[in-house]
Amino acid sequence: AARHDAASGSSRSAARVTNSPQGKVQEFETRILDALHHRVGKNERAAKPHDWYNAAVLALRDDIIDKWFASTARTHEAAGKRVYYLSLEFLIGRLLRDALSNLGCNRVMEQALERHGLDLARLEELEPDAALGNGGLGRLAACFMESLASLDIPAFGYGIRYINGMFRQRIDEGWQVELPETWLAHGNPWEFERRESAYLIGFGGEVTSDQGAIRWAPAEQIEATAVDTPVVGWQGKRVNTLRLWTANALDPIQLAAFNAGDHAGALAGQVRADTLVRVLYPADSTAAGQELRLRQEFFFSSASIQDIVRRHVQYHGDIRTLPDKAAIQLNDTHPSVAVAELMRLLMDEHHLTFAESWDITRATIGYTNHTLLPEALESWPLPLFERMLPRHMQIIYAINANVLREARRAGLDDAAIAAISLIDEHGERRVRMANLAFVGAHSVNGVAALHTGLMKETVFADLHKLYPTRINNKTNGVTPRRWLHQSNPRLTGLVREAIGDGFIADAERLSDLAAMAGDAALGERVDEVKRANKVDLSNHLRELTGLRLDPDALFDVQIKRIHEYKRQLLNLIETVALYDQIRSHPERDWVPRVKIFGGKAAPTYHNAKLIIKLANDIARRINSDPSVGEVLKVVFVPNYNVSLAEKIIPAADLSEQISTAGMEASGTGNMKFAFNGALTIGTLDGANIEIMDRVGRDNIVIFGLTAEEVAATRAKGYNPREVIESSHELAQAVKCIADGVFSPDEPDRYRGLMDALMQSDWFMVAADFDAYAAAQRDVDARWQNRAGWRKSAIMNIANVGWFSSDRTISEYAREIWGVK
Ligand code: T68
Repeated sequence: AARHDAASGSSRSAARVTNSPQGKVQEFETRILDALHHRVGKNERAAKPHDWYNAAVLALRDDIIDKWFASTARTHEAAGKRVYYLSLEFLIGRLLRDALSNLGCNRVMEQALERHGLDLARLEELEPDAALGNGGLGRLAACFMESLASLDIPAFGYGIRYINGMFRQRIDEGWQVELPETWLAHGNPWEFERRESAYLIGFGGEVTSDQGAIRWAPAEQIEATAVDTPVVGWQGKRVNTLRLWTANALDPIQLAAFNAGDHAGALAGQVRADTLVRVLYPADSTAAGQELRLRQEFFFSSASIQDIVRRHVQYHGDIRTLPDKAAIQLNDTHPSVAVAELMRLLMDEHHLTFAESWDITRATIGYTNHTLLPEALESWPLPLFERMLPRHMQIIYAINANVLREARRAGLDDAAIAAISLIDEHGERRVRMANLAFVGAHSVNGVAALHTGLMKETVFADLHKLYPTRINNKTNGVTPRRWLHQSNPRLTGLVREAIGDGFIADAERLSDLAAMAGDAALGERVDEVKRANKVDLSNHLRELTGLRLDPDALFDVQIKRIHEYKRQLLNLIETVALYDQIRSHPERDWVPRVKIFGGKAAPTYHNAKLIIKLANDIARRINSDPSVGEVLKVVFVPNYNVSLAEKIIPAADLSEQISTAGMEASGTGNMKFAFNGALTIGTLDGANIEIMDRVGRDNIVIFGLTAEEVAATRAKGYNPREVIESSHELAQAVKCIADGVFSPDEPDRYRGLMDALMQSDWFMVAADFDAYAAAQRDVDARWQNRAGWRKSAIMNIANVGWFSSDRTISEYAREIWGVK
């Protein structure tokens, strides 16, 4: 039967659905050609690879759209509760392989394309990496979206459709250079603009009150329009929506001005709207602080809340039942203003009282915290906030009065009350977004057990006293579909042979492997898989960097944002120390290592950029030194992103998770590596602790100060100079770097960086150095025991199923959202 294609109006009558494998291939081929001809507008002769990529996506998309409609219809029928995940970042990466694999169409697509001499893997590489996020927080949102769909939970993700996502990193003579990433340059076949779902977003202006009726008359209004991307769950069970907002001026061109010759002025409104959605702020660990950032936050929060409220009223009539039908989760404080926006709609538009509105708001909203770093906690200067959002400022004052009264009644002292207040009164008055999110939510969660404990003891200590049951833990997870099944087909095949394929939908079934961990034959096959992945990665890195790598060496990987707390510097200094040792003792039986680094630095983060330069300087020197030969190589992989992670992680032997204890809220890369059979070398920080608890102390390499010891060491007065001088290896390495051994063209390049290490060393690099170096030699010893290493690798794979985001989402669903 002909099916109508809602997206383009073309019909698929040409494609008869048959169930034989060859029939399916035939059907796909027909659909691809149909899409190529009628939607891309090319014939086979004229088509470029990019046209074929588009045609393949469009052909597959038809299936997805049908399932999308069916999912929406089911949700309406059930009239159940929906989840709304508000996040300023969704680091989704490429979608073609994800969709193909979750729909089980990989093989069919491959064969259909083969008939035209095309290689699916090549076409997949043409898809731009959708990098609408900085790092862990944005990638977590993407994993959550996939798990929500796979678990058949009706959900919307809400965010911003940035025209330029995360910048592209180029390495010029070792230095990071930022270039705009134009991911939409060739169009985006995955998205659908919904002109009918548009909302007015106001800024500035005045609030007036007329016999109790409050009226906000914004000085400026911008239209938010929805752009939807389908999110396909495992086996196509459900297709949910990622709804990203784009901005338009109400009056895109002011004709009178244009005709009068003021061409720029006539377009100024549209420019102002475009500016809102132009770029993702590229800082992953500091609050941005610019007015534009607050505008972005309000723009997307307001559009999302208006959309949620409209949908609720349309389907359920009474706004007072919102908490029964909607669970809104705030991904960090970036959407905190949603608390005030929901209150505004309930009071000013739906005419509920403050008390009713406050109950509804808190029952609906949950808040997830991702960091304790003080510089990342958002707060806005009160005058700015008041000027941009005068009505919201009034509401925040009203909320604050309410909360502080409660605090008084509970007997909290002045210091506690000052800490709880939504307004920071120290110096310039500021609105505290974390406090707003905390009081406006019924649930406040951390992302790993240690982090949640520290939330209670530090930043939220006083709020926790007032609301002692609100803070809870939801340890992060990652989707096993993208991070094992799709990115590591070799290992997936092997595991499937060993225990069947139930682990793809239920990662905890990986535990069936534990009983076979000692099986020598299995160990050898795991090793062969790893080696094949390393060969692939070596080839790829050779294309990228020109460097030849030995796939029999130990691949030691640290890929993540560059930040002092993540301590790439610890790894680099140890690399220098190892280099020294190898040259001093060439006769020893050194384990050949490839040290792989990758990551972006925030453009204004001076030390992070210097660390990238140092990695490149060290790499250049070591890689060209014949005296270390194949024993040590160092690579800095440019432009680290999701797609590169998918290639690197399956090829890693060792996963570096070496943050200063207490500083990495959770980490999620740590989980991805373990799923792929890498051993972790790490501190007792974030989710590393929980990984250790599950894989066992023998199958992970732990070193360094605990979070408590870090705090105690700082408290009693830490003297890094003493520590450095007492460690010969460390002192040598620091001196080499400081004296310009790796920067002969500018001998003082790293003098300041090394002086800071000597003088303050906030991140405790020196304090942990000896323990780290010893742990690395322990890694060498373990590596030399091949059977032992393989067994540990299997024990990692077998025991990390719990870190599936399916488990995390099930906990959110049950304990926070109240959805099935
Ligand atoms: C990360 N946070 C945590 N922040 O650092 C990481 N910040 O430990 C955790 O695993 C992950 O969140 C998921 O919970 C971030 O990635 C940001 O990207 C960010 C962005 C803007 C402003 C502040």
